[in-house]
Amino acid sequence: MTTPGLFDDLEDDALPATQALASGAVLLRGFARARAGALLDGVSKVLAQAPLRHLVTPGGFRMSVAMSNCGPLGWVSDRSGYRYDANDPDSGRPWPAMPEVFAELADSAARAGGFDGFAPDACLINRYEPGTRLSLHQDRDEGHYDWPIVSVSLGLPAVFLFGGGRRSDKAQRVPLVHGDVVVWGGPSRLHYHGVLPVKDGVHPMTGACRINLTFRKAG
Ligand code: MD3
Ligand code: FE
Repeated sequence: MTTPGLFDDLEDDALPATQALASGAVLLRGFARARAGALLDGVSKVLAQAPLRHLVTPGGFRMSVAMSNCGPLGWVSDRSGYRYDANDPDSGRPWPAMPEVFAELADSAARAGGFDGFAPDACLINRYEPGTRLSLHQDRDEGHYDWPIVSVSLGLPAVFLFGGGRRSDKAQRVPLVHGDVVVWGGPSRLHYHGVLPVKDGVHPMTGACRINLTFRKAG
């Protein structure tokens, strides 16, 4: 038998449940796992009303990530720029309501990350099929940065790139798996970030894709 220690509750090869990635950025491993089924049911209901689509960047490139939104505001991109809009430009209707399980998870994760009272008004749904990537960028369209962004990873794993305040800052690689939640607040809120191409695979709950939810206070 080995000496009892601080990490007796973990398997030998286990990673810590909570890990600070940077000032204000906290990875909550498996935080959403128990609610993954309910979250994915919510995703299906939202997507039935506001189907996934490949947005076009202001520069004219089709994004490889497929996106939709729920909540009072949704993030959209077209030739005229990036913005938050109350309506789905494809249907002209308001974005679907944010499922209650989404709002509860975002609030409880933000609290666990040190932010009490998070009431997001936008949830961006990103779908990555194998080969899909998201190049290094900042999230700056929300207009104010006092609240964190809470991200939830479901389905296939991905390697997340987490850089610094400048595009040229060296990025750390953070593997994210099904059920992981990250709270990005404080100084990390404006850091550059991206996602490496998702590897081939099949997940029992999502099939051949990764779904990422990002909760934001945009209005
Ligand atoms: C770090 N999505 O939708 S979530 C995005 O996995 C986006 O789909 C990625 O970047 C995805 O804009 C990453 C993690 C994330 C989201 C926002 C951040 C990390 C962040 C904002 C600041 C710093
Ligand atoms: Fe982002």
